[in-house]
Amino acid sequence: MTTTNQERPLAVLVGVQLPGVDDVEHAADLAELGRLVHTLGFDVIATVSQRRSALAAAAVLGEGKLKELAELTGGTGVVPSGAPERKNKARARRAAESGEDDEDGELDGDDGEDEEDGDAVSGAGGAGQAARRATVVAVDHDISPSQARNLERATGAQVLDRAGVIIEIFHRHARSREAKLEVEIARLNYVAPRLRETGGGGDRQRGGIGGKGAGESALELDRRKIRDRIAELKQELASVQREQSTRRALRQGQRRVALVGYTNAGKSSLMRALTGSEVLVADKLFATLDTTVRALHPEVRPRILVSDTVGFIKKLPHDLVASFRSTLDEALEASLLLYVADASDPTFRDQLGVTRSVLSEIGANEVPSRLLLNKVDRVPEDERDALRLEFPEATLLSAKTPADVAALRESIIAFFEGSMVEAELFLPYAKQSLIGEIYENARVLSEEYGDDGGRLAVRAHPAALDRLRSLLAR
Ligand SMILES: Nc1nc2c(ncn2[C@@H]2O[C@H](COP(=O)(O)OP(=O)(O)OP(=O)(O)O)[C@@H](O)[C@H]2O)c(=O)[nH]1
Ligand SMILES: [Mg+2]
Repeated sequence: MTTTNQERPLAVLVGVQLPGVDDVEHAADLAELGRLVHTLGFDVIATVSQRRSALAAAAVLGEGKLKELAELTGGTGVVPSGAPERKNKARARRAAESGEDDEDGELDGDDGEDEEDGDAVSGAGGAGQAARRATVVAVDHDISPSQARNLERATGAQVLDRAGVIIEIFHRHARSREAKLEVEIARLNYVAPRLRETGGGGDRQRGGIGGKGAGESALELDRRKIRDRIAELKQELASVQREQSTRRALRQGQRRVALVGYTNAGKSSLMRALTGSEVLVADKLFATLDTTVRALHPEVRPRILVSDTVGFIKKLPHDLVASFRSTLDEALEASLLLYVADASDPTFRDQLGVTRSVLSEIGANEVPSRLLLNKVDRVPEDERDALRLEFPEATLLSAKTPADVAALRESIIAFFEGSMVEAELFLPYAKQSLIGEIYENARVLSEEYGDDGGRLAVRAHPAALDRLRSLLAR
């Protein structure tokens, strides 16, 4: 699906292949960054990659590569020396010097590797785009504010690192009040330390350009404003979350299953197929940022709720993990987690590893789970056999194959059936209004009415029974 048109701005990807990262992983990381950048609305015209023992301290790439990069963006290709940042000159100079040292020390290595990587600048745009310059440089690492600033000065383009790209996508895709607040907090946390060197604070410091002291305090002022704003947003978030937990309490004891997994694995597609709902499905990374909850369809009694959740990605900025915790918490209240993986993606094992580690970080490794290897319609038959051997406990399926979805639905029902117990509930006539609640949360096997009320034989989940009993006892 190429939506290339002349309007879309162009971007170049930058990646350093560090020791211990093999070619396949490096290429996959860059391809993923490319999809992220594409999701942000850019067309990627080239990738500049280099093997190094570490990121160059000054501007990520070595001198030669920096020049290659600058040709694609129309910059000078050199980090202007002797013109350190507005403030803290000594520090900036130290950073630049150590950067030069670093590069001197590696120059030989770079030369050799540049040759080896002779084709590492790969154009993807074709002749038609040769004349257009990239306006964004996306770096596949977390870089320091001063590295970003130096890269900006050498390329003349806007520079984003991986965390910045992901935060920007989250920012655009957030829909619910809760997601918007969470993303805004993460974004401000990301921006605050970058105010000094990226010039992000430049506009705000118009008044402070005169004396250094004034500039410094203007910066401090900006930072304090950001801190205050974060505190305000956190308060607002807490109140939104209180409302949500009330709503959640109402769902307590209900039978719930959550779809979790790497971004683009097909969670929303399965959600749609299982619930007949119209949740957003898109070939975009992080299409879904809000947890949606819908009932399994056709309905079963008591009903089973399915939650769709935000996807994971490698090197997810830590702030976003923290901020999406509550969004995920909702899913974690599920009795069953369905791990969805895109089996047609050669890197899905890594993706599964990321999913597992994020979920265990937030304490979800205790919840019973099933592994779903999705998109097998794109996997050749012999590879499917290999997958069955490698993941004997997994279900191979395609969200696009109705029979697969029906089988998944049956296995979900069977899972909950196994955890239901039979019990008797006494419903006094004075509490008749609770009958709807009982039918909603339990399967009523028989009803027998006497003088004082009804005796209902039911089958339900133990947590649902507890809840019904406490309602009846009130
Ligand atoms: N061929 C094929 N494509 C699928 C299948 N399941 C999902 N897709 C496609 O994969 C892309 C991503 O699907 P989504 O359901 O949006 O993925 P997601 O896991 O919700 O992604 P995020 O919300 O970004 O985390 C869409 O283009 C879907 O049409 C499948 O079983 N087979
Ligand atoms: Mg989705």
